[in-house]
Amino acid sequence: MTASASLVRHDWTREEVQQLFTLPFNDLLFRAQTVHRQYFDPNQVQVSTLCSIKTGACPEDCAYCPQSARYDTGLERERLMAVEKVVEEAKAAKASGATRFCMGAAWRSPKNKDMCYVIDMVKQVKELGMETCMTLGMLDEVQAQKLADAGLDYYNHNLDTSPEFYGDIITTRTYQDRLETIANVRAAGMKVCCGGIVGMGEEESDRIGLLIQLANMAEHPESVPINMLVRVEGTPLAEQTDLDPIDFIRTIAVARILMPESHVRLSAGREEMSDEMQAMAFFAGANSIFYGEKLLTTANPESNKDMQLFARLGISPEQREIKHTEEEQEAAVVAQLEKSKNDQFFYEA
Ligand code: SAM
Ligand code: DTB
Ligand code: SF4
Repeated sequence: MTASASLVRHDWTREEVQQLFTLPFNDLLFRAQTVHRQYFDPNQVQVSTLCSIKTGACPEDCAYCPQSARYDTGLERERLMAVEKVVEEAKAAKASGATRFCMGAAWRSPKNKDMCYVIDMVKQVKELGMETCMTLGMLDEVQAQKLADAGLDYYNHNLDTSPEFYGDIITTRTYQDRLETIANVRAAGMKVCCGGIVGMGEEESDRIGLLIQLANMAEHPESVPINMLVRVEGTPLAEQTDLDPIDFIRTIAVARILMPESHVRLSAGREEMSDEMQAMAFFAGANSIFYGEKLLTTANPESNKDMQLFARLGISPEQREIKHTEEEQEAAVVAQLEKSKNDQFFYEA
């Protein structure tokens, strides 16, 4: 077993994760950054662009969501977007530097009549040379297999919070339903994108509960979005109190330590974050963002603002994943470890 492989565990206890949360902030960040450097180039961030392919009128009751038909958020509902329009959006995202295109639909689950359209979207976006991701709600085994066969790289389905707090936020589908969709995505051979939301009024114990669920999966999700709640008028969570940014950064750092090989995405909520807070999130181990002026229905920072931030921080967008041979992977891990050692020497000197 290599030194780096031994850090990837699936048996985290609540006590261990609690201890990470109570570490002095500097100790926690140092540990997260040290782990981060063993697996990733600390100056590269993966860039995805979101596209809402079907907007609003969702039958579910997720208390945070502007797209639920149950809340009056003033959102204009839109039918499933035409395939050509989706491809146009993907081309624009690629031209502005995104390597992954994430298509989201406000559905409880896709209807069988919609499957041929979304499959077509996957195929055509892939032809542009982009990675594809979809988030369409719950999937059964057959639907997951159809998407995998079409070449879909990632499927996003979040656990959102701990099993204990979940019932305060969503009543129209269960935690178990979510776990089953994630299992279907895995079994079909797709990569899993699964994370949650911070700032919904949950306790620290709920953040711990969410991260333990993710980190103790048999395989860690390849992508772990950590969203900061976007408070949308008309939703039950519109008046939530401000989240302490330090608590948010702690959650990112703990996610990084628990899931060293995963991309941790600094996801929704960046519009309300200062550059300094985002810089700290990157230092804590976040290495992916949504890029482009809109998330699904709410605002995201302007692209040029993000590029300026990347330039100020010396961050470059991560290039598309290329399949390497085992020897190349081994050499890359050794080089990264060497670099970490040299960096540590530099800091200690
Ligand atoms: N309908 C599908 C589903 O729920 O799986 C896909 C789209 S849904 C918008 C995807 C995720 O976006 C949710 O699971 C939630 O984590 C996140 N999300 C939605 N509204 C949000 C908000 N106001 N603030 C932060 N995250 C939000
Ligand atoms: C995820 O975890 N966050 C994204 C993506 N996966 C689909 C969505 C954020 C949505 C924020 C509210 C909105 O724009 O509607
Ligand atoms: Fe519907 Fe997804 Fe929003 Fe829940 S999060 S209301 S399932 S679009």
